[in-house]
This record gives sequence, structure tokens and C-alpha cells, in this order.
Amino acid sequence: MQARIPAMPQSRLPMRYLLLAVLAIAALIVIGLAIGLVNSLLEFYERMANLPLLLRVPLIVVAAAAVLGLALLAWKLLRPGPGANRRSQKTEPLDREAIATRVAELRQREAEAESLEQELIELDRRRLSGDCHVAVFGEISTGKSSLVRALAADSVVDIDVVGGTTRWIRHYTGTLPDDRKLVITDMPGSGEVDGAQREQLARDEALRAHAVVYVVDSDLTRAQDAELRWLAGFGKPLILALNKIDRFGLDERISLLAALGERYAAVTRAIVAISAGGKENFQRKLADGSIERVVRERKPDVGSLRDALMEVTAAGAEALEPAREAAVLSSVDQRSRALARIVAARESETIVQRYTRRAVVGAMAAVAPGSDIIIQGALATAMVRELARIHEIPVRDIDVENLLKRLGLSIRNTTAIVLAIAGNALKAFPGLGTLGGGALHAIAYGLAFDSVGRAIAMTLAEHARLDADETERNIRDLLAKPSRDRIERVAGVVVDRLRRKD
Ligand SMILES: Nc1nc2c(ncn2[C@@H]2O[C@H](COP(=O)(O)OP(=O)(O)OP(=O)(O)O)[C@@H](O)[C@H]2O)c(=O)[nH]1
Ligand SMILES: [Mg+2]
Repeated sequence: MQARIPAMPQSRLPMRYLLLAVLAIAALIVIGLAIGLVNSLLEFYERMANLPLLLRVPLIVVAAAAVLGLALLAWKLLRPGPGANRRSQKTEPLDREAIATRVAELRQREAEAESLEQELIELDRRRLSGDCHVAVFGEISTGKSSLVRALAADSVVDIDVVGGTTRWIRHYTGTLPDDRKLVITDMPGSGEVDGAQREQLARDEALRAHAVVYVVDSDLTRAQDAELRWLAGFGKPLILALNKIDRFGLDERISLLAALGERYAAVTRAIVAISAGGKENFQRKLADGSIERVVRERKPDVGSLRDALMEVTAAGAEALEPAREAAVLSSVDQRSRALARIVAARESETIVQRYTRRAVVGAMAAVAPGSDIIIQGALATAMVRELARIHEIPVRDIDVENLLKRLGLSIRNTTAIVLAIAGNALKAFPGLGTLGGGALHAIAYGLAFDSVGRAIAMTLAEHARLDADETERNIRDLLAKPSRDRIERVAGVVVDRLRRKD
């Protein structure tokens, strides 16, 4: 700050002249080029006009084809790829119906989607109630409960010096100076050690409210800054309340508020300084000379916050509903996508296991099991199709075919490695070694098939398409370090099969 002020004006003067000179030269060059271009165009036009028609027409056709070809090439190079398409899908406005459908589907797939369903029911319930909800949010012990009590004077609210006093979400009714009622929510504080679950509870509730009061009792920490900006991102009215101002002197108060204003005016609707009250301890000297410790309620001073609340909720719950709904839907959308990914991973595991089992059994039935079965096998195709369906990714037959062809080649190149792993598996599991070469091949084949399935599932989950390069990389990784669990499972199928044969 200091260095910027004195030196700048003088040192800037010669720079400006230099800049002006450079600009003037650049302007002259541009004008010269433009004149040259116009001249060339006119000359070209004249020469074309002088050409006989028989020569002129083919020239025009060739030029038009060249321009068209160039445009097509540009379109091919610049058009957004499938990945970009998928990304833009995510920024589309949230579709309530699509989200509800996904949640219902997840419920059918036995996913833990009940809380998401409840969230949507609560969304409607609050809309129909017509109440205006204000959430009091902030880190532990910043004075949220004291503030709720000051705003909803008749309520009994838990207040304690010990952080983490409020453990559940509770609603109270407060009355504004213009007699309008607000449902005010007290909630657990964020930033509590081991309080991640309660913090999530509070964050979800903050999204359900029409407006949020973010309470701090000093300048914001990095974590508070991030939390405030996260809340602001939902576009709902957000008030920053600096609490416990009774602890600051007037100068300190003014400079703190100015600093907050500079940083957060753009993301909040109002920044207010308050004293929510709370309890104060002091000592009193009695007539007999003894000292008595007294705890008494501090007188709250929350007028500026009441005014700010009156202003931000003036339009009423209905007007604030779209932003509230968008916030809740965005949360449900994110959570349901995350859950869908978990369910897809779980279902993929089952599918890969099922098909690997079938493939191993098939391979043992064949005379000389080899990697070609992976390429051509109807089993592999069916597995890819099922995996794609689970990940909700449409795939064309030709894409599946091409992918399997390519993976078959790469598996063939790694057959030696797979056989070596299978050989080690035979050694690692006593008794397997006596099963002979057929068993070795079957285990190798099972491991390869299992790796293909897993690699495809991983690629679909991460890239949302059948990316051959990525799948090959995943296969290599999986084959490089097959887990004991996988080897055991594949070997188990082989042993089981052989026993049955016996
Ligand atoms: N000096 C001062 N202390 C306050 C004020 N408001 C609250 N406090 C004190 O801050 C401490 C925490 O108050 P609570 O209202 O329980 O804070 P909370 O944010 O609800 O805390 P948790 O529920 O534990 O997250 C208590 O000791 C209050 O007495 C205030 O305006 N000034
Ligand atoms: Mg509390």
C-alpha cells in the first residue's frame, strides 16, 4: 500500500509517451495493411471480371469448395467433445421432475435414498405452509442460540459457554417489528471437533431456509470465509451478523465492520453488528466485605439485524421460494448423483463377478481357452451392455465391438503376465497346484475377464463413456496388482467346477 502512493505519477509520464508512439505506429501499420488488402481485392476482382466465363465459373466453384472444406474442418476441430457435453449438462437448470425420478429409481434399486425422498417432501411441506424460514448459521459458540432467543423472545433456547451445546435443529417463532412472523431455526455450530454429522445437519437446514443469518464473533477465519461464500453461492438472502460487539471498543468495532464490508458486501445482503446477549459473569462486593459471583443475562441489542431481516423478507415467503427451492434441489441433485455412483459401483461389482464366473465356466468347457473368447464372446458384450445401463450411458453395438476387439489384443499381449499371476495363485493356494494346466489357464482367463469388467466399470464411472485408452490403462493397473480377494474368487470358481466334474 505505502509504496504505491508517492512515486507513481512522475514515473508514468515518459511511459505514456512511449505507449502513444507505439499505438500510433501500430495504427499506421493496420491502416496500411487494410489499404493493401482492399487494393489486392479490387485487382483480383478486375482480373476475374476480365477472364472468360469458362474459366471464371470453375475458379469460383473451387474457391467455394475450399471455403466450405475449411469451415467443416474448423467445426470438427472446435466443436465441443462428448466430455464437454456432459459437463454442460450439469450446469443446466435443475429439473425437479428429473431429480425426483432419479431419487425414486434409487429407492427401487434398494439404495439409501429415503433421506433424499424426505427432503423433497419437506420442500413441498414448507412451500405449502407459507411460513418464512430464517436459519441462524455459524461456527460453534458464536452465539447462535442466544441470538435465536433474542429474536424469538418467548422461547426457551439452550445456551452454554461450552461449544457444541445445540445438537439438533429446532424451530422457534419470532416476530418482526412490523408484526410479521418468522420461523427461526437454531442449529448446531459448524467447525466442532468430531461434529461432521451435526455440521452436515446444519448445512442441509441452511439450504432449506428462505434467508440465512451467518453469525461470527470476530473477523472470519479461512474456514468461515469459505462457508459464507458457499452459502452465498445459492443466491438466497444472506446476512452477516458480527455478534458479541460488547467485547469490542468503538474504534475496533468500526474498523472490523469496515473490513467485513470491504470483503463481503458483494456476497451478502447486509452486514450488521449485534450483541445477542448471552450470560455475563461478574463479581459483586457485599456489605460484609465478601465477594459474590453473579451470573446474569446480558441485555441483547439486535435491532440492526431485525431491520435487515425485515428488509430481506419484505417480499414474503412466496417470492423467496424459487431460490430456496433451487438450493434444496441442488443439494438433492448432488447427493443423489453421489448415491447413484455408489449404487452403480455396487451393482457393477455384482455384474462383473457374475459374468466372470460364467466366463470361467465357459472357458473350462472349451478345449483351449484363450483370450479370443473375451473379444468375440457374447458374454463380454452382454457384460459391457449391462455395465453401461447401470451407469446410464448409452452405447452403440459398434463401440462395444471395437472396444472389445482392442482389449482382446491388449490382453493377448499380456497373457504371459496373466499366466504368471495365475501360476503364483496356484502356488499360493495349497491344493490348487495339483489341478494342472487346464486350471491354470482357467484362472488366468478368469482374471483377465474380471480385469476387463472392472476396468470398463471404472472407465464408465469416471469418464461416462467407453474410453479405450483409459480402459486399457485400468486393465494394466488391475493386472499389475491383482488383489488376493480377486484371485481367490476366480480360483474358487475353478476349484468348485473341477470338484463338480469329479
Ligand atoms: N459477550 C457476549 N457473549 C455472548 C453474546 N452472545 C452469546 N454470548 C456467549 O457466547 C457463548 C455461546 O453462546 P450460545 O448462544 O450457546 O452459542 P451457540 O452458537 O449457540 O453455541 P453452540 O450451540 O454450542 O454452537 C455463551 O457463553 C454466551 O453467553 C454476546 O452478545 N456477547
Ligand atoms: Mg447453540
